[in-house]
Parts: sequence; C-alpha cells; structure tokens
Amino acid sequence: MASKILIIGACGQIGSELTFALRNIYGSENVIASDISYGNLDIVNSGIFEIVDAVNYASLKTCIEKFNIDTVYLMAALLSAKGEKFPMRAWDLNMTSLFNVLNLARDKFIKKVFWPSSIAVFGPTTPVDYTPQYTIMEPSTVYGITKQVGERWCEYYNNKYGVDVRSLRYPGIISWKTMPGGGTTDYAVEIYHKAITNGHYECFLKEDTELPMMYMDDAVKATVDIMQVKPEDVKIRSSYNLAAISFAPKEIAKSIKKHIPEFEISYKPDYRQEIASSWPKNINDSYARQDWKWKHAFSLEDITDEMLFQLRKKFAGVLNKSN
Ligand code: VAH
Repeated sequence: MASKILIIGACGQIGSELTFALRNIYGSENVIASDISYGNLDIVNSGIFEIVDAVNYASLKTCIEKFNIDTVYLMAALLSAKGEKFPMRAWDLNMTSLFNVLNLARDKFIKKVFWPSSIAVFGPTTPVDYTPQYTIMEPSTVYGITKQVGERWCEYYNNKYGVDVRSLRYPGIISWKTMPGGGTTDYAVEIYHKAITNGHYECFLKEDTELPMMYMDDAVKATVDIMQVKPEDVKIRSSYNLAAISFAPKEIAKSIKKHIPEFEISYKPDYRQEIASSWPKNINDSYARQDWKWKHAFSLEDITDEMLFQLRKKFAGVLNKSN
C-alpha cells in the first residue's frame, strides 16, 4: 500500500519544495501538505492542503487519522535569526511540535518521521574546519539549542521505543521559489534577488564569513534518500552531518559578477554576524556518504547559474516595467 505522507510546515522554504518533490514521487493523492496558515498559495492550490497547528497534539492527531497518515516530515520551525528575537516562541514551536510527532510515532499512530536538524547544533567551541559528526556541541543560539536537544530526543525515542525517526543536519539552503524566512544563511538567497532587482546588495555578514551551504535540490534529494534507506542502514539516529559546498559572501559576490559585472556588494554586519561566527566553516559528512551513499550535485557556479536564470524569469514582468 502507498505511503500516506503529511508535511508539516509545507509553506516554508524547504517544506514547499519537498511537497512538490514528494507529490512527484508518491502521487499527489498520497501527500498531504499542511501549515499553520495559507502562507503559500502555490502549495495550497496545487494539492491536498490542511491547516494544522503542530504544537497542538489534538490538531495534529485529527489530521493523521483523517488521512490515515503513516509518514510525517516535520519541517516547521523558527530559524536562528528569528529565534534570537523570540526565544520562548522558538523553544515552544521547535520542541512541542517534535514531541507531538515523536509521541504519535511511539504510540503507533504513525510509522516513520523525518525531522531536520542543522549545523546550528555546533557552537563557538566546535572545531570549525571539516567539522566531524561527533564533536563538541555548545550551540549559542536558541535555534541551535532546540536542534541539539531535538537530536537527543530523536535518538532516545529510537532506542527506547523503536521510533523510526531520521534526521539531517542541514547547512544553509539556497533556493529561488520562496522568499528567505528568518535564517542567518538567508543572505545567500537575498543577494541573488538584489543582484537581479537593483544591482547592489548590503550584506549583513562580513565578507570572509565562510559557511556550509547547499542548493535546495541537493537538500531535497538528501531528505528523500534518507527516508528511503532501509532502517538497518540508518546507523545514526540523532542526526547526520550533511554537506555540499562552503563559501563566504565575497565568493558568492564574485560568482554573481561573472554574470552581472556591474553588481556591487557592501557589508554592514549586524546581530546575525555573531550567530554565523559561532558556526563551522565546512562539514565532514563522511558517515552520510558511507551509510547511505550521499553525494551532492550543485557547485557554487551551478547555483549562481540556476538562481539568476530562475529569478530573471520570476521577475521578468517587474524588471521590464522598471527598465
Ligand atoms: C538558519 N537556514 O540560517 C537556517 C539554517 C544552518 C542555518 O539552519 O537559521
């Protein structure tokens, strides 16, 4: 029987693209998209969509039973920058939603769970170069704390109750379909929008702030891949390090200037610089490559090509009017 999938946070940056990918793989009739509001009309109008409040156990359980869901992708969270502005809201959303889903799995209402962690689990005392899977983790952001604690609970529920929960430590993710939403790595999305619309970008990080990054298509592939792996091959039940590329703002600006020579960047670091400075420069994801053959596809040049091509198409109407 086909899997019945629920995506929580389907209107968000990763959730929206994961929804389209899972519909293509498993059939639209088997993928229920949900969110707290009708935040993305492309998602709401292109398949089954439900309003679900992930911090409300009853709301979640009602949806699970209504559609006979067996697999949940929990993509709702408050990200790093927003989490520093609303710490208790971040703790409540990120943790209560996870406990609700893990308890539904413990109590056999669902069979399989995907939960995203992040390189934000690492902190200022973590080795910054080629950061290993097992190392010092003293996250200095609320978001990072929720991801570190969340990983511990995922592993506990797997060991104690046999819950089949799988997780990836996503790097910064770059995509063109949705606007950035409260992340520190979102400068790497905003810069492409600004390069297209006004030719200049004021970056909120220092020019040499190197961070692990990944194109959305790679992130979606890794998510689909780890959920299709046989349970016995998922050797890490906290969360897998996941890597693709790493770059600093000056490098992405250089990549854009190859296409738009007149593009200019300036730097005005803000509170997000301290967050970024607490994270690794690049990640060792050898366990993911060894356990379930992970391999990324997109280089920085590939990302720049694709982002500029897609955003030029997306903004064509607007750009023609203003030119
Ligand atoms: C953020 N995009 O910036 C997220 C991500 C590694 C960073 O978790 O908060």
